[in-house]
Amino acid sequence: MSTPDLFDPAPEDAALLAQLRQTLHAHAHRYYVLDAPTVPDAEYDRLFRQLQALEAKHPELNSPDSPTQRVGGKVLDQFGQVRHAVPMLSIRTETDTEASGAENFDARIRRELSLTDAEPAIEYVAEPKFDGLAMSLRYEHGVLVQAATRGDGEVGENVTQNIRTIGQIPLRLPVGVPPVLEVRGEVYMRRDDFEALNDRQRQRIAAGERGEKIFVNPRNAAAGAVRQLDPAIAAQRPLSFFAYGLGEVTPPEAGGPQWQTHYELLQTLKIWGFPVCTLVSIAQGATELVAFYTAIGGQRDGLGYDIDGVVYKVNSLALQRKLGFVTREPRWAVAHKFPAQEMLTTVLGIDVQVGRTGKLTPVAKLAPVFVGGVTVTNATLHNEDEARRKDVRLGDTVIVRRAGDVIPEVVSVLLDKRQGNPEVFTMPRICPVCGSAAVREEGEADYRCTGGLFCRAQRKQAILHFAQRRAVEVEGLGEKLVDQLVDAGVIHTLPDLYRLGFRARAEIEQLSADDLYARLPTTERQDIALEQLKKLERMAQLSAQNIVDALEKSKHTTLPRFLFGLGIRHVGEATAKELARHFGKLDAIMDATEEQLLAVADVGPIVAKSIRTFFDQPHNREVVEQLRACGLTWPEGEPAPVAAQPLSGKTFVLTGTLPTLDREEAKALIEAAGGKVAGSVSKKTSYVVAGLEAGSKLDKAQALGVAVLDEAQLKEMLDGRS
Ligand code: 9MJ
Repeated sequence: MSTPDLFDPAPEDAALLAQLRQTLHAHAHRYYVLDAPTVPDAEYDRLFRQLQALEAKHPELNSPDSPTQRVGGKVLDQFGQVRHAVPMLSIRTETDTEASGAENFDARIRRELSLTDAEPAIEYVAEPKFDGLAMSLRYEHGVLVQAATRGDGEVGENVTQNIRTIGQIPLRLPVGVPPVLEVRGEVYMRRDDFEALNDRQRQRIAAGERGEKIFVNPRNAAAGAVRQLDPAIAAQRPLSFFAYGLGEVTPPEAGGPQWQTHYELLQTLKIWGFPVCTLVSIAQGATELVAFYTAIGGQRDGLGYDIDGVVYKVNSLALQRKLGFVTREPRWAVAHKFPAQEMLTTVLGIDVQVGRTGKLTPVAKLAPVFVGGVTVTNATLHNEDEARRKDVRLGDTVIVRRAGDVIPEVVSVLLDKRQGNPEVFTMPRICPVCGSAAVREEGEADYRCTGGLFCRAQRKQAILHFAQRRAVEVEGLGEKLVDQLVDAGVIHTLPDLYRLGFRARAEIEQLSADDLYARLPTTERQDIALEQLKKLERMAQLSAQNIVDALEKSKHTTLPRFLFGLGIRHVGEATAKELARHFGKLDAIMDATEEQLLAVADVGPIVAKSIRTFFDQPHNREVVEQLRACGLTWPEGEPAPVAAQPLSGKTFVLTGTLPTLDREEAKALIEAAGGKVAGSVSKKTSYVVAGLEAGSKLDKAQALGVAVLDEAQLKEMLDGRS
């Protein structure tokens, strides 16, 4: 290695270094002060590491005002300042998203403690790393007297007024707590609360209210709420809290608590009324840290809140003291990150996709980028209004986000990176697939292609919908195969799926496909289908046979599956089940008046009209007849109208984690018993079912006087016992 020349650092390095500092200062300002970052964390981290590397290479260029020399953010003047009695630390971040991220930490701790391989594993506490903002809550004689942000770690902002509006944070603690107690943790916003907040924001913007904005992600929404100058507005922004540590506490010798471990202190905080995440676990050694990392990574998408990694902490407080600190980071803890959920990439084009119901969706085609654990090449722009609002254009640098199970979306454009003046996106007025007119109905956000099944895109989607697992289930019939079959003209209508090859053969024999089909025995029909399938590219004998078998198997179905598979607008699985139960037979449904349809639990005027309109089209009735002619059958029953069900007429809202049921199971059970499940609490809510870590919905239920149930009580109601 060459020694750096003190008098002549490479001029390009010096320039780059200055530029990086300037850029990072600007990003830090937008992140910490304005709560409106313009780049993803991963991009900030990348620039930060680049600067750190350059500074390491040129120590002569170090400067105390470099972004690398600061922890956290600047303190805003709007709020009073608070000097933390004990500095608020940040923890070292391990960005290696492999198992080695955990193993290296354990190895380092063992080295620091001079442990040999023969000595037992170290006990850790492993916690999720919540993606919110750190908060220090100070209680004196059991009363909340102050809440402060981290700020620069030494001095933070006094945000007590706003924090008092968070229902999950106790304002008063039980008797017996130490006279001075600072609890530290993360203020965050649950994903459902975030979605509901943004829905409200969209309505406000649509109503022309000024100064309102859509929040980019739950963390920014939470940060914005905490630093909102008007506590009344802060109170409308639903926030949650998890405790994970301590600041100043009355010492044991002055009568304070005598905790031995971090886990023990967390349990005590829980008893005192602080929310402590139930996922927090004890882990023995590196193996169990890795297991925790993997397990939590697997649950990440299904949690009610964003996490960006996990945190490992040495459990023994005595060992923590022994390990101490390096500069301002504790040696006894590390944050092990998950793959980023937001990344930068560029827009290669904007396509418009046509869905099953003809809905036109603008989709940004992206340079491939690894985000949220998968490689993303497409991101939805939702609809024309959203595309306009985000103003995404060809060549733009954009932030893409993939969090939870949701489809990837473009969060925002980095306007200062836009080159030239690319064209503004406009929604086409004709369907890009079939050329039919595309129209936007009044009051709707979407344009729809009016081509119906004439449109190849709608035909493909209709077939995939019919063949999916939740409908008649044709195993192995995927998007690629349907594309091939429709593009080759083998399938024109849904029944063609069961008459593969018949169009071509019927043409030769100058018969209608229907007649030809009726004349042939099953084995011969299957041979024609096999032959047709084998003509397709990359279709081997075996897979062709599998498809033929799967098609045959799918013919024996149930009425709800068949009905759902038809793809009638507004008829989902649950409605299909209700219709089947109520009427018993398909013909009865096809001939029911709107009024008769309205008698079905689950069916309102819009749904009734949609069903009637569907079966009023001769073309749709023909599809049903042809499918029957192809041998689709299902057991039919007697009508079973309106059996009084235990939960009829009741609306439920689910919140938090229930002990045994997951959200989907609870929802299915409630619906099966005649109840409805809604997303937010209102005066119309009959019951809120609350589990662990219930969020603001529970607070709201209590505020509105809505009855709250636990899982056991819900089960009793389901059984009709109460
Ligand atoms: C987060 N962000 O979830 C800590 N953190 O501990 C957890 N942060 C922390 N612990 C000491 N779970 C300093 C910061």
